[in-house]
Amino acid sequence: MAKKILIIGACGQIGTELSLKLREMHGNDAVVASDIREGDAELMQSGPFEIADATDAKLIESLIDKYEINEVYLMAAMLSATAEKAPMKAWSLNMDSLFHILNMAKAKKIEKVFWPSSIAVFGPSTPKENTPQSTIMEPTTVYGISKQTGERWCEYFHKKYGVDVRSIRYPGIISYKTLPGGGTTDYAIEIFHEALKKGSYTSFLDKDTALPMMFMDDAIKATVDIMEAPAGDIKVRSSYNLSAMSFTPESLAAEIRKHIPDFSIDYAPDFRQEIADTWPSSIDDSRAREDWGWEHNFDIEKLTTEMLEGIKAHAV
Ligand code: AKB
Repeated sequence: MAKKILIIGACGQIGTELSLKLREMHGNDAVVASDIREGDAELMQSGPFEIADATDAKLIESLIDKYEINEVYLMAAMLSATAEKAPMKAWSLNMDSLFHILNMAKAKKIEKVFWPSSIAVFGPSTPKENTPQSTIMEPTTVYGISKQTGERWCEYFHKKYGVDVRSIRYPGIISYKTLPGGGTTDYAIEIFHEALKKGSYTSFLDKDTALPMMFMDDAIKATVDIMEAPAGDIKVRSSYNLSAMSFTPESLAAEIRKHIPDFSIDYAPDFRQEIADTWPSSIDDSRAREDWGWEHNFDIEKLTTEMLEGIKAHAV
């Protein structure tokens, strides 16, 4: 059967590029983008777009019926830093939207679901280096608790009702087309914009805070690959660890200096430091590599070149 895809949260950082990629793969009309607000002009103009609140089950169901949707990518979420400021709102956005989609899949209204998890599922008691797929998970942020809970429910709906739900634990995703909103890893995007604009940057994370990161193209590739893989290859139905590179603000600044020699950085850690301190420094993603052939293409050097060139070209 031909794919009919609904992206919920299509105007966000990942949703925008994911929607465009899926339109390129399956045709513009096969991918319905939806979000609570309008977004990128190319996204709005290249195919169907609907204003939709991810927590409005009736409205989402009406879109699934109207467009005869068989696959949903639920990208709407409140990220770590913003969620700490509005815990209950974050909980209801992150959880209600997931339950609506899982229940629609249980009722066989849709066949396949993608739902992103995050490295935020881990916490201070998790091994920090090369964090295993299965390990202690005691997240201390609202966002992390919602993602960990979501993972448990995904696995439950798969085991109990046969729902084909697939998920990956995104690290910090770095891109230049759409700005991120309210994450702890956002410094790794701001730094490039400020380096080009001002030649300097004040980081809200300390210089030696190592976090797992990934260039957007790799994140999109992983998302497409896990959704294209035969169902039998997806053996983890909570969420897969996923990794490409890890770096600190200091090592990223050193990489930027190879392109902008005068670039300077200083550090003014804020409340996001406390969140970052509870997350892994690096991730063991061998299960994703073994089960569905995950491979990344971008390291810190390639990422830095792409970001600086991309921002310059995009600003013109
Ligand atoms: C955040 O910083 O909240 C996100 C994430 C790691 O999920 N980028």
